[in-house]
Amino acid sequence: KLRKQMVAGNWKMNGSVELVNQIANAISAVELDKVDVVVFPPYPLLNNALQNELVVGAQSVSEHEAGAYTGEIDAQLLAELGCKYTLVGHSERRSIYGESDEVVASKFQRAQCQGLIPVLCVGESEQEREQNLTESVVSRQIDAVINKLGVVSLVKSVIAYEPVWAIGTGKTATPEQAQQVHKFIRDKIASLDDAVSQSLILLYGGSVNEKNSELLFAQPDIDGGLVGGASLNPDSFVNICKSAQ
Ligand code: G2H
Repeated sequence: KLRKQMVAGNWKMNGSVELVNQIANAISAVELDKVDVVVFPPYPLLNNALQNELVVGAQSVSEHEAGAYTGEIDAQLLAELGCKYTLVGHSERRSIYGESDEVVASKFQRAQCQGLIPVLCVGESEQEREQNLTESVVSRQIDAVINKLGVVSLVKSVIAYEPVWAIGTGKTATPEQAQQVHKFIRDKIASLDDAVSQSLILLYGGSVNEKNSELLFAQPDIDGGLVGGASLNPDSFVNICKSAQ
């Protein structure tokens, strides 16, 4: 494949100190020159994960600079700790916590300003898919970043396509359905800047598991996965990582 593959584990509000140790041990079986493996544990476990030499990202980040924002997490502090990535705009942040496209674009900007690589999550709901709105929803979510920061801002970023109807539901997009949207995203960005588009890592997320990952990752425009539930099981996660090699 043209681009180095990436597999990321989004633990959401799960995990423990013990799970960090188990995942760190299990990952030693993966050839890391072939796939970038990243874990996104809850904030209190970031330091444990870093001490275990995992490549680490946060699940969200504040759009603000340090200040009076109780309960929020500053990108500068994440970078200082040694985090490399942060998710922005995960569908649970959008739907449960009301994050708008504009807020997500501000988080993207703040993360990049501090040297973090934002993983911009996009995807349509079941109703939007049924109404044939998949491409317009995904476009709108990506345009919020491009219009604010320019297409070149995507160079140091990752985009994760996660159809909301496939998240935690056990319903995975078929490899063909996922490839179709990934290709749409890559073509859309190529129309603005071909070099940016060709180097951009595009992950698929939504009920990825060790049974379906190989076919998904074999698609030409899918460069790996953002894995939720299955990333909490060390054996499953390692098998998913290996299937991206
Ligand atoms: C989508 C995904 C990880 P899951 O949210 O971001 O979770 O694999 O459990 O569907």
